[in-house]
Amino acid sequence: MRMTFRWYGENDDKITLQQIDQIPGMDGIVGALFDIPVGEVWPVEPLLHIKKQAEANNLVFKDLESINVHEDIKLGLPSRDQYIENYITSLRNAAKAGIQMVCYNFMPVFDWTRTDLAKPLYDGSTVLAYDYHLIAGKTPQDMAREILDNSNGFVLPGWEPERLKELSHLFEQYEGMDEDGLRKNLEYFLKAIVPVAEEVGIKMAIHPDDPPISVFGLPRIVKNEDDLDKIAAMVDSPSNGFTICTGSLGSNRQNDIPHIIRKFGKMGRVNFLHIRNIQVHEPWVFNEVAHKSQIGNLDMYEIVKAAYDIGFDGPIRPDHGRMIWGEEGRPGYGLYDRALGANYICGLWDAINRTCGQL
Ligand code: DNO
Ligand code: MN
Repeated sequence: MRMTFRWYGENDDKITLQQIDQIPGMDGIVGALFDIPVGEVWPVEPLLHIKKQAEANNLVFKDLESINVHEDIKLGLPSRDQYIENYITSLRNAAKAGIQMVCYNFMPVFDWTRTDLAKPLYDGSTVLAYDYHLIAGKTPQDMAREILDNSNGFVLPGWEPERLKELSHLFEQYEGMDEDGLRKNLEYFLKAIVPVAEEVGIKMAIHPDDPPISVFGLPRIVKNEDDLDKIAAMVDSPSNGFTICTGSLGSNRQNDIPHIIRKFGKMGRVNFLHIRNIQVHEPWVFNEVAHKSQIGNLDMYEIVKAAYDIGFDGPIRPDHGRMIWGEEGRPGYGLYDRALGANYICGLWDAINRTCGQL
């Protein structure tokens, strides 16, 4: 496996590449071009620039998260073909810059959703949390306002104040679209892009819906094993694979994550692992916690063991962490707790390798 750390770039991340390099066992960064509007082509040069910066700090840059999918593709509008062409060009350019894995999601309107970006835990750390009671009866605009008041100016992707102005229009466009309709649009997209991804050596990795349930009445199609089966069947290629995000899938306790890793790993479809732990209080009321198994509901040993057993050689990253030790900044994406998480995952991997490996 390749241990990686998400990095928001020299302008937007106060964590430096040197700090990331100082985390034991860290092999690379997961990056993106954050200033290209969704739907436009990602050029090669800025990707090569990140690669150069990473390599100057002993890190590889082979993984992108995310090249976002334009809403017209999810909606299946006639304009989607041009956006798909652009996506294909972005993939070709990414491959030229040495990229091997591209994470994306297919959630309508919003990316991941939380009701609290800084819920205090018993020890004074703060975490991202979701409580469906707080969403019931509210409009996305109400929610966004509440989150903004409580987030040091950071907002979740897709929840930017400028974008919220277009919300009513977007919601109208999705009227009448059910899961099957959205699935057809994903299939259309995958049939167009996966052959190119395969040709240029890129593995696509769709991220699960987070939380894996309909939010504000919008359809969601990446929620559980059954959904993953349907997506895997759309295009039979190792380039049509998954990001197994333990915290996203794990917020539904029916999802057996080690089983999911083993099943889709055997099919060669596990292309990216996001590892984090979560504490579920009741269905759709959860908060994130430190990575260690005993602190949350997920058995990290079983998860890492499953990855080990499928011979996983792709990127793993510690997903969100708590904010601890007085650190401020982007909720979920601080340095300290993600570094602890990475170290914990490396410790599990090393122990498993020592007891089960060929060495
Ligand atoms: C949530 C995070 C997400 C993820 C995007 C992928 O678990 O990992 O921000 O990066 O949804 O497109
Ligand atoms: Mn994730």
